[in-house]
Amino acid sequence: MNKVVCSVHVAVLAFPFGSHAAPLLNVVQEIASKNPRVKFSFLSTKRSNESIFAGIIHHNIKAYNVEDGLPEGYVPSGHPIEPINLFVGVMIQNFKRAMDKALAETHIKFTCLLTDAFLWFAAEMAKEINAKWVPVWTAGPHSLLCHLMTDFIRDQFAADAGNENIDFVPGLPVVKASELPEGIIDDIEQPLSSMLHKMGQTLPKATAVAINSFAELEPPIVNQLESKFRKLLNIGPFTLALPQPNIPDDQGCIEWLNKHDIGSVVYISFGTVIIPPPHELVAIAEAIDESGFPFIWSFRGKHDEQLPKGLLERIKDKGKIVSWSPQVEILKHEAIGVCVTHSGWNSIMECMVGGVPMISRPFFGDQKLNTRMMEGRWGVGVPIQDGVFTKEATLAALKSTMSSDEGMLMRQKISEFKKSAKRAVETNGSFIRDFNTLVEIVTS
Ligand code: U2F
Ligand code: KMP
Repeated sequence: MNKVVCSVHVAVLAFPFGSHAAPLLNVVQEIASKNPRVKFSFLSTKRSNESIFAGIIHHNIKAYNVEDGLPEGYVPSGHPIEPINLFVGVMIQNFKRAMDKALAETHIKFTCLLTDAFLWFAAEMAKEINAKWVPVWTAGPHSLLCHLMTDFIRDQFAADAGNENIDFVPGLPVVKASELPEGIIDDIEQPLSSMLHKMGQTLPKATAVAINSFAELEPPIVNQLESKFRKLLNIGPFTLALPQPNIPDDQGCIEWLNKHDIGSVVYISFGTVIIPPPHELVAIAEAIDESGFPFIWSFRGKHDEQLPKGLLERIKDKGKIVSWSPQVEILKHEAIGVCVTHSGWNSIMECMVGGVPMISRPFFGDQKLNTRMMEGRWGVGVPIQDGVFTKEATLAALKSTMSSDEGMLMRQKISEFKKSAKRAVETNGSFIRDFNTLVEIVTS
């Protein structure tokens, strides 16, 4: 048998928090499986690699561990930003060390750095070794535009003191200053904010910038991004376009959904980072109890400790509480009527692919901006009134999405997005066109 000789070596640098590394690995797997002669060294923390590589074997993708920057004996305080700050403080030298290891093992120089877009320093690294830099932005196009325009937004906002409306960013609908990701108009010195600020300044240097979105979603923003980047690649929605890891359905969610009427079930999930505070979890459970809607709740944490016993017993008969769900499949199921979400970008794309309207309770980062777009621009969801779950606000949101004309209209609108997402992955669609370009850039 001929030995496969690799001369193209791609370093993949992941951001090891939230839902960043897993979708990046999906992108890499798709490229790697079709390009067996190209070698991929995938760099993330041990913890992240262990969770995303479980059971995955690809002869041309090898995982390398990057140190996480946590001090010896570190005890998490529970705040998600803390490990991020510690990682960000030392990430440049730690990624370099892991890259040196990959180089020493393979003896093949890196031809391309395919990275999470957060990792702005890869621009300089790529320049030094004459490699390409292809960052992947795992969130939406509107938040990306805000990070690119941070300096302009700060200046305008300061000049127009007292005006809470951000109504001067070309391509972006009017949004409130308080809806922007942290670090755009407020403290820019925090590690994550400073990283995103540097990212905004550096991305225009990239060979191409890939994003988990589709061209038809928001043309005015796509136009703006195209004018700022050397190349913009719309390679989403990931979950429609790329093979997904198989999430076991241990608790039979899909079979259970099969027994329910179309649009009758509420799905609740807040992604991989956040757990809503205890009083909000109780408010959701009370609203579920009173409304009587069947539900599936992907519950991070211990539901038997966080929900009052009697309430838990009552709602358990009407639904399923699971620690991790096959969310992508659930959202594609016709029994789902609404998704209660924190508005993480992956969840929004998955709701669009499934045609499921949303009730949003945003927490941090891009989530408030995503909520504004979802409600005001796309008309496919409602924010929870006053920003926190109370029993009354949750009942009102369930009523408007599940059993009113307003909800019907949201369903119609989101089914149009579902159609355009599907078009993106058909011949001549934005995914097919742009993913081919991505493969060409990364593997040549
Ligand atoms: C960060 O996002 P999160 O991880 O908090 O949330 P999502 O972007 O919505 O991604 C959650 C993913 O986890 C999957 C789900 C999504 O693909 O299908 N999942 C699942 O399979 N089963 C479950 O029970 C629960 C979830 C950040 F917080 C956001 O603000 C950003 O928008 C996002 C992208 O950068 O990253
Ligand atoms: C923890 C996280 C994330 C975070 C903040 C945390 C994360 C993430 C973002 C984000 C910030 C600005 C954006 C888009 C996303 O913030 O994963 O425009 O993506 O405390 O894990």
